[in-house]
Amino acid sequence: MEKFEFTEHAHRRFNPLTGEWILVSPHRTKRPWQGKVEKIIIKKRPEYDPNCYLCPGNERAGGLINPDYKDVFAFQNDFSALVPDVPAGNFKNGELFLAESEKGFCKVICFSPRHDLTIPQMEVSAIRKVVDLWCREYEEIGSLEYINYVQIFENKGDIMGCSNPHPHGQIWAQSTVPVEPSKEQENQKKYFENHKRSMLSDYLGEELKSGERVLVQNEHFVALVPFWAVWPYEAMIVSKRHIQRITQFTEDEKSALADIYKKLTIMFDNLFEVSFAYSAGIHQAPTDGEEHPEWHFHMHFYPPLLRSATVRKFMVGYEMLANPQRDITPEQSAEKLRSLPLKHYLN
Ligand code: H2U
Ligand code: ZN
Repeated sequence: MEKFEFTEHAHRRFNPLTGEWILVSPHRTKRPWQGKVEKIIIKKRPEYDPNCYLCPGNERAGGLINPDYKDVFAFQNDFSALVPDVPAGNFKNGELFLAESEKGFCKVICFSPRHDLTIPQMEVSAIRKVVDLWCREYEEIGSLEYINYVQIFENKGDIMGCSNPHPHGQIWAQSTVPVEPSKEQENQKKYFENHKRSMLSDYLGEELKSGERVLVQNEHFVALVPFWAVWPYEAMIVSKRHIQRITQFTEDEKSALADIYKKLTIMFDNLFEVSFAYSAGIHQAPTDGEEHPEWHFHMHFYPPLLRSATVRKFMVGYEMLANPQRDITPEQSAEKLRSLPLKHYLN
């Protein structure tokens, strides 16, 4: 029997943040591909679109008018999935039928007044204003008595269900800690109790030693393809310092976060020379008044594109019924991304 190799043989990998496993099948990359590979025709967007509900001075659904904002702008989502004025209540019928009311708050954040830009095309100083806005919102929304968790995220590209190409993100905040951060919290807590160090400090130490999955780093952050990546070009930005929440970063660290966010998304755009779609979001400590020393600030990027500007990965079949699976290894993805220039292909 030959020796087990990551690049040749089917294997399972463990995600210590979620406690879940994924299947890697590198031998399958040799199978023939008969799907189409199309190059996308890029329509150049105007700097201002009179029909965009996020552009300055335009009307939104419900009739409110956006101010003539010059950098970033946050507003309460006109179709909030979570609202503050929900009566307390729960429903319980034996063990099998449980429900409870949930209070919350949703906001939309415009990253720039320019309709035609995206994060990788913005100046680092302009992205820094997005980081500052995230800090203010985390602080302000998190201090509300009924809010215990603030999820900051960005949904980019129509294949991710994003309704508008104007650069923007969202914040959904609520009373309970939702499922994904709650899994990560539990596992980080166990690790921290056992080792007195954060899980991601130890993980990052090992990743920096090997360098195999590291994409780019600056003084304060590392962007890498996690060992347990599920999406073909999944990535994670991790702070070098073990801190719990965005508001603890120094001025330098906030600028470094803006810098690495730009660098990673440039790599993404350069991969298939297309505005690379993804769902990205920050995982950090809940705002429940506890200290949460186990938490280590990080940002996940889940991009669906697999082979070209149009061929995406679907999480269906085995993945819906068993567990996620990938063909190319995270190391191969990292190598591909890392080899791309840090200059945007359109500039
Ligand atoms: P996407 O990031 O998935 O495109 O969502 C945009 C959000 O903008 C969506 O949550 C909100 C939608 O509810 N929205 C407004 O708040 N006002 C509008 O006028 C249109 C869309
Ligand atoms: Zn996370």
